[in-house]
Amino acid sequence: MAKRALITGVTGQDGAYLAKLLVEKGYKVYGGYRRTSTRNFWRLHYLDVKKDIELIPMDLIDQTSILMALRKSDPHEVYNLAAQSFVGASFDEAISTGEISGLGVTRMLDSVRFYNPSIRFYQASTSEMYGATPPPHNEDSMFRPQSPYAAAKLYGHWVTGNYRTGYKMHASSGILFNHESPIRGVDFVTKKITDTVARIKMGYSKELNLGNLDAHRDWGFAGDYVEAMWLMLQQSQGDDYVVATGECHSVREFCEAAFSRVGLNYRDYVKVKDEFKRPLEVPSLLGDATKAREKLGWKPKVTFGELVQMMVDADMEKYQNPTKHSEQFLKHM
Ligand code: NAP
Ligand code: G4F
Repeated sequence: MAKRALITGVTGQDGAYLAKLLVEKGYKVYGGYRRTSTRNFWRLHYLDVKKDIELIPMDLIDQTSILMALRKSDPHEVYNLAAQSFVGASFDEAISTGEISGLGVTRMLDSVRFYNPSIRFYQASTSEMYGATPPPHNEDSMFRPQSPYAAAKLYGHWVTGNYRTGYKMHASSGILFNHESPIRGVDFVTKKITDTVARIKMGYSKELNLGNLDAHRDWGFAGDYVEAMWLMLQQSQGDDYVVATGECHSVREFCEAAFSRVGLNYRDYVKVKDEFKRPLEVPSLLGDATKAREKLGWKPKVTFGELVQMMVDADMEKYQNPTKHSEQFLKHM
């Protein structure tokens, strides 16, 4: 009999990649999504996986919807990927971020404990929890969150650990460092850069406005990182794992690589604007994924250079073939 998995946040970047991976592994996949005024399944279509999964409406603010989703899917594994995940927005919407990305985790854990405590549970924790702690970061590094998002995620991270030790649940947290892809949301700096590079190359934009160019991040490919999530739930016990490449680059370096992919010099187009700077910044994140490598046998496959090229090429293709992309969009409405 096929294993069943419930993924919350299936309409997001990681949700789509994880759905694809689990379908390929023979799982029956249920995807939790929240109703929006405009349908939001484009990532599932982009990876050609929507036809293979069953969608269930659920919202992390609504406990009953979580219980109904568990009853409908009766899963062996739950991957809690749903969150308000944009750090910048968490300064403007601190309370809803806490409700969804923090308390939402407890709603999930309590629902699982109530419905069937033997379900294996994955929590999407984040390197943002390290915040002001200087790199490198591993599972023992101190957490010093620098945003309402990071504080909410740290709450969810601790609660996951509490349910693991207190209630003996198979609950794991993946402390994932930044991971990107062609289906990354356009608010995030990598996608903002690659999308604008393509627009500039096509003549649709003249400049790229950014905030702090000196921030450093450990950027990997989302397709590699969802494999680590699955591996965590295949272990005999739940645990915490850092997932990262072990290499970090500045926003400036990302710009340089992205513009040079289309034969342009970033210095001619990038402008620094205060409106894109945050009230608090995380200057540098760099992960040490030794534990994931040794215990899970996980390591990243896509390099920084390959990631930048993949994202720029996908955005160029989108603007060079607008008919194909608008037809796809219309088909998915
Ligand atoms: P994403 O693209 O922003 O996706 C977030 C998902 O959560 C979307 O499907 C979104 O639905 C859903 N969601 C938001 N509020 C919800 C609510 N109240 N109820 C139910 N669903 C809700 O994020 P991602 O990059 O895939 O990241 C996946 C998870 O990993 C997140 O928890 C994020 O915080 C965490 N994480 C990400 C990274 C990274 O670098 N990508 C690193 C560390 C941790 P809509 O489509 O309707 O908005
Ligand atoms: O791409 P970002 O918005 O990602 P950030 O804040 O690192 O958060 C992402 O990674 C976390 C894991 O570490 C996840 F938990 C979280 O959900 C999300 O996926 O910003 C990266 C850096 C920041 O230092 C930011 O200040 O880029 C800097 N930056 C400079 N100019 C900008 C911009 N960020 C954005 N989004 N937009 C800018 O114009």
